[in-house]
Amino acid sequence: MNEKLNEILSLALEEIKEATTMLKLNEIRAFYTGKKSPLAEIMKTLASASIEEKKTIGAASNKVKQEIEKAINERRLILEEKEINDKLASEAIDVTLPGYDLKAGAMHPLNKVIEELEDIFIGMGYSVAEGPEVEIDVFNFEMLNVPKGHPARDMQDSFYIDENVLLRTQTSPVQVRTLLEASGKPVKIICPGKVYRRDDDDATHSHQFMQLEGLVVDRNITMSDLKGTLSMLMEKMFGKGRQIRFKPSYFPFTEPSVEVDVSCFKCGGKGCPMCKHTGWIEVLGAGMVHPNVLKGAGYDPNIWQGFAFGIGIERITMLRHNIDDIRNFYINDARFLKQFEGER
Ligand code: 2NL
Repeated sequence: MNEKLNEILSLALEEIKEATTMLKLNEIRAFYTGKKSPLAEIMKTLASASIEEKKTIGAASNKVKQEIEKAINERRLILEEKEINDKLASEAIDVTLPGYDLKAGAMHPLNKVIEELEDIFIGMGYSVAEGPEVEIDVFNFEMLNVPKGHPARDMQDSFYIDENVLLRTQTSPVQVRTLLEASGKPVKIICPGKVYRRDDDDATHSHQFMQLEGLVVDRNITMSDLKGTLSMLMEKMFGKGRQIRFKPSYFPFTEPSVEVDVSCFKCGGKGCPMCKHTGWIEVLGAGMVHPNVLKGAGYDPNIWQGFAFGIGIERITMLRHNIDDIRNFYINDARFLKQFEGER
């Protein structure tokens, strides 16, 4: 019997010595000290043994069990330390490594021009108003004196969500909303933002572009207020001494309506390729707010007048930076965008 016990002990010690993980060690513990272990089997056979045998074999097998447990505990300490050291080694962080160099990026040229325009107009006492890009027909067309069936709707063919909801074709609906909210009080706002028109994209057209519209409604507003405001704007945008001129035009929401030219900032008006040898560059559209628009928003046109204008941001930015294709703004070519890094 002693021989059997020694054999169990030496097998157990061998296996314990070779265990390299806590998992394995726990398996060994279960096998050699559990209810179905070889030692437990031996203890069971003692039931039919003599008292003398019970004493000696019982004591010997207890001693073997203790030695196995002692060896397991010693091995456990070694393995636990090894596990901690392995973990420390694999999770080590070298705090002396240099960090990643994060590039700062740059503001998009269109947003830069919008911010520049906002600064100029805020300096003249305007507020900046914004509104939804998904708009209802009433605000985008109807209240701007463009009823259903009006030919101007063709020129601004749009993206309809349903019969009465569309992507706004201009930022004017924001101005209509502002007038309705102001309910009969003076208004002096600019509205920058994205607008959409169903258009074929080419070098100068895009189905989505940026606009900045302005609106002033008060008593005693005349066309000379419009001219003074736009003169100031053009000097700030294109340099001191710039002249402007008005040409008759048509917009459904203004009467009279004008196209506005600025004297060429390249040649000063003498004529050059930039201004196609005319000395003038067309930059925006404007006019006196149509009485129907005022009436519709609750302003009596006999008491209130207003002027309004619309600036195409892409056009101004293209003139400014001599950009020849509008698509450059939208294709996310880093080589194009990089040229505007750090400007302003
Ligand atoms: C252009 C012309 C224009 C307006 C926009 C406007 C808005 C209200 C009332 C009257 Cl609420 N007018 N906006 C007026 C004239 C011209 O835009 O060529 N934009 C790129």
